[in-house]
Amino acid sequence: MDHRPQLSVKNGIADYIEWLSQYGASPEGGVTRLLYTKAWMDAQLAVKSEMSSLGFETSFDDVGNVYGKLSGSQSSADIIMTGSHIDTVVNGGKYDGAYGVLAGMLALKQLKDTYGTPKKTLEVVSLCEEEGSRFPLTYWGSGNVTGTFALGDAAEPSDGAGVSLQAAMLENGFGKGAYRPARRTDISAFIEIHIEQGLTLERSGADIGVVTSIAGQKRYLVTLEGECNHAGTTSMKWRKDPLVTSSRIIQELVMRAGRQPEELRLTCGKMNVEPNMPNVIPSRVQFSIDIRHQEQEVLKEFHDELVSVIRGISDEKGIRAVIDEYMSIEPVPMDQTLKAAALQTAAENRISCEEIVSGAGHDAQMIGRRFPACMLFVPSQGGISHSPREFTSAKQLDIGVRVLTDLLYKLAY
Ligand code: HGY
Ligand code: MN
Ligand code: MN
Repeated sequence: MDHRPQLSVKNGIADYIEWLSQYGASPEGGVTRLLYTKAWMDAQLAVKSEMSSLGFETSFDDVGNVYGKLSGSQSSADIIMTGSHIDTVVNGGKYDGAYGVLAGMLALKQLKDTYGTPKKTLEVVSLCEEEGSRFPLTYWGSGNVTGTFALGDAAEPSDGAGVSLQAAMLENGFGKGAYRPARRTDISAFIEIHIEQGLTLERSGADIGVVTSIAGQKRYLVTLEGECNHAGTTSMKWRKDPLVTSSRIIQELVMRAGRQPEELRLTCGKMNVEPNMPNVIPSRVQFSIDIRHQEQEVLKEFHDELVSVIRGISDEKGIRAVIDEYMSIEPVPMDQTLKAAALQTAAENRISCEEIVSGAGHDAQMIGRRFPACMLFVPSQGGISHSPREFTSAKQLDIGVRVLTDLLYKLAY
């Protein structure tokens, strides 16, 4: 008996979104699909089977990216690729990543049905991981496609339960040569469509955003070791309290981020306190720091400031601090020629469109470091994302599919 959720008949992008959101559905109406978990595998298998039913040649690569291919009549050395990521944050929205995969599938289906075989091969990819939700590593899918990562990089990163990325990958049948290597050298254009996850398009009323560049980001895990002690008998002046120290550090960093040109964005979204008891001064606190900015110089300088603030306040409090910068990607500009083609395609369709900078990271950022990349945005209601309240209307989703389809037609036919 197939235990997968019963699928509704899919006749449009909004239906497709509902269909895929059943995989990893959370009680709050969100979606949780973490890399190499059952919900993730079920979703990849469902996407692969749906791609086959649309008439594409389908395949896994050796890290679990899923491809749907429409072979072209000319050489297959320069592939026109579209797609996005299938993984999500915990209890995230049903559009982040999924929209780009499903819109790509619909676009290729429409092109195949209307124009038949393309000149250049068209591929839609469901990339295995982008968010960095389960393991302290992001862009595992696109990072393997571009050679930024190799299978050996999976050995170290482990999830909260101590399972390594490598063990989880092997457990799902990947990483052992059963599928072709993930590394690609034949991509001549990568087009990713995605929800904006911000307020710009909703505020301006434009239906489509064409991304000029994607913000750089750095992620850290900071560990503060203090002295565990009794809440009632330990005088305030003798304490080595890592939780109070971390709050001092976070406040100082947020204040300094606000002083940067063009607002550097700083988020501490994750915190673990040990032993996490109300009447015990904590022994150890771990917290994340995520910083974003459009200019690499600002990120580099703030990195130095961040390290000196953490060291200075920790030393003052007699706390040992370990700073692990586990992710860093520079701001990446999108390809100018593809950007111009995207703007023209929207204009030809009389669709309101504007150029926009992306504050969020995307697979197009990782792929754009090696191959020409282009990003299209559709509006997010209230600018909300990474939340069950993430929403984009069926009409706006459809407009995005139309522009993507026309752009892919120009590139491949
Ligand atoms: O965090 C980001 O910018 C993206 O959603 N992974
Ligand atoms: Mn995301
Ligand atoms: Mn995303």
